[in-house]
Amino acid sequence: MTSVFLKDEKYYLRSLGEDPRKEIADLRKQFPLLADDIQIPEYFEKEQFFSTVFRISSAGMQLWTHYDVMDNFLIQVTGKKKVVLYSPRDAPYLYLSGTKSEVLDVDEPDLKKYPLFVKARRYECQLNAGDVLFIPALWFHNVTSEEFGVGVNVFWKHLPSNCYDKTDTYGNKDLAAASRAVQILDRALKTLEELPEEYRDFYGRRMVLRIQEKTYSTNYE
Ligand SMILES: O=C(O)CCC(=O)C(=O)O
Repeated sequence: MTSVFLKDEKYYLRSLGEDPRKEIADLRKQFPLLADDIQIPEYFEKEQFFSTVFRISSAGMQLWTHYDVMDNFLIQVTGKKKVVLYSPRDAPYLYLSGTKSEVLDVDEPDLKKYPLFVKARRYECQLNAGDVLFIPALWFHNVTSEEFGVGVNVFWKHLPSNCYDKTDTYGNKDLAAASRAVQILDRALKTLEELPEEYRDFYGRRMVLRIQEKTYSTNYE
């Protein structure tokens, strides 16, 4: 058989709903003939189910470091994958842009550009066929396929349904209250711009302290 791919070309399939803006990926709907081949571990209630995403990747394919807002089982069906994980508490060292890290090469990062990255503690594992990795919500993950592989991941809502953004079909939009809080913070920052620099600095620092006092959990170093 002749390959339709060029020598160094990489490919990746991430299944979506019929209308990705409205529908979630669900193997039972989009791939009914394959759905029974996957046994989803009985770990959450049926009502908490969110999506089952089919993923096919070529050797060498690397998916950027990102977080999702739901708990997730990453099930490796065939092939091998390397997964590098970072705790949510290491977010300050990951140079985030939305839900993704700007540091693309996590093995040989550009430390001139991303000096704080060295502080992020790396956890690494390899997934072989038949392995299932639990990726908790907000844990950053970077996935490299070491050979051609097929996988499925299962997202479920571990929080009450109304916490999630209703327009989220991927499982990666920030929680509704988090997005609202960020909008309010942006407005507060705009308001601080009305102050002379010295005052802006003073009130900015006081606000940071207040945020720390009110939001950091006690065991969060
Ligand atoms: O296995 C992959 O290709 C990506 C997995 C992933 O990003 C996820 O499970 O959220």
